[in-house]
Amino acid sequence: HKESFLRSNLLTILTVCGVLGGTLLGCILRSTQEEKWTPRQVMYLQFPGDIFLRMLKALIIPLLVSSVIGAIGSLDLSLSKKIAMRSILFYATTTVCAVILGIILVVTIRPGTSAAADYKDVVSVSRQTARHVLTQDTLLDLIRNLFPPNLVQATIAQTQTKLVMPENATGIPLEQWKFYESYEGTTNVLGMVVFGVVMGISLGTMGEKGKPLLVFFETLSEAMMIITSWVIWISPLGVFFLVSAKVMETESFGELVGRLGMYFMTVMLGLFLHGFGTLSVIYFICTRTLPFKTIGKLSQVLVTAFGTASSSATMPITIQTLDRMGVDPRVTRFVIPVGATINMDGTALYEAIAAIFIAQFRSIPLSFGQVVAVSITATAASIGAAGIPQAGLVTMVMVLDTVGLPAEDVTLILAVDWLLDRFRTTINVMCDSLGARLVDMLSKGELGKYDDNDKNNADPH
Ligand code: DAS
Repeated sequence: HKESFLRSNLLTILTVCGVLGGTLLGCILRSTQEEKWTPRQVMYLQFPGDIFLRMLKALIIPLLVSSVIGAIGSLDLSLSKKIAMRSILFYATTTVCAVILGIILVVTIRPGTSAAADYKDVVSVSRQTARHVLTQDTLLDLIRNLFPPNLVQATIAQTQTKLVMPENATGIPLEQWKFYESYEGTTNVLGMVVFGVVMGISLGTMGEKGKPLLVFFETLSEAMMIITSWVIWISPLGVFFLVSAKVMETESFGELVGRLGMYFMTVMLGLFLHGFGTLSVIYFICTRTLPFKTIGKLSQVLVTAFGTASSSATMPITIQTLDRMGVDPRVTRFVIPVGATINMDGTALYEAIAAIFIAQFRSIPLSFGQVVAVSITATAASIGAAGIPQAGLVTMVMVLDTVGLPAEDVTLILAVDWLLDRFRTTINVMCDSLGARLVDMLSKGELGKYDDNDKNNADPH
């Protein structure tokens, strides 16, 4: 039994070692060097991790489009409508709960006031950099990007997307700050999901004539899953380099423990309570079972989400793991791509806490109406955030606007964002996966047997 446990979890154990080893190496490298490592030096260590992320990113668009089309096309319309309603309802409920939990915590713990006390030297950020990058009107971008300008351009943008690793926001000129270009490049994931759903529906209504194209997309989706099963074995090395490069260039852990300590703990407490409390309660209400066994089977997905800090990059592995767990592929291939793009509980909770933390820090009192406005924009901002590293930081502009805070105030929490990002991404992915499992369990009766070879005979009407 022990032997099989080791074998079946070998990859997860190796990936966890990758994260721990990367952290250790990063700390050693940071401590041996007095002055900061130059971005050039960091890039050398980051390069192998970069390649791993790009492999995962290259999978995203073809896998996402083919999966959504294949899933919607192979379900009869009424059933896919039910599945869509259940998943959207689950996502909306969990995201709203996350925001409410976040606000309750930040208002009771009040981390901002304690930070204001001992945080005299406000980090003088290059105002020009922060303002330009962070003031894109994200809500309009969100709506605009529901419709990708065209598939080819979107695909090219996706595969060319550079890694989101802001070398260091304070003082680095804008053109080197990759948020902007990768945020632009990747928001088309949302547009792709919309395109996939519409295409799937149209193919489904074509009956026999739509079959060949439907089979094409389902085969493409299978092929992408096979490539995923190869790429997944690079995770331990990939996360090792990603984490060590990130730890090595991090300025000071002092910020982590010092003035941002309370803020850090508030976010972590919120993520933990949401992930293992709220989600479990909602899951239990819907399925009468607790999700802890399921969460245990998701360990490889969660550690990859932590290592890559990207829900989108983790998506191929999420889909593959859920397939292995016996979740109906037609449910997974619809719920996960949608969830990885618009369902980000961790991000929603984090943005609500961060915005109110900054208001507290600036000693700006918030009215109840403003707090409600924060919760609404934090929810919208989490939907608008792409599943890329630190996307939540970019969409937080909307939330700051609500309480009249300048966009550059986001830099007050930048020092610890790269680490909080990993934890919130893990919660984002955990919620998506539990959502797929839950919708699968609720739809078991209606789905009927999913059989590989006769999947094309599923009556589309
Ligand atoms: N890193 C994002 C994700 O992939 C979350 C965030 O930035 O808030 O889910």
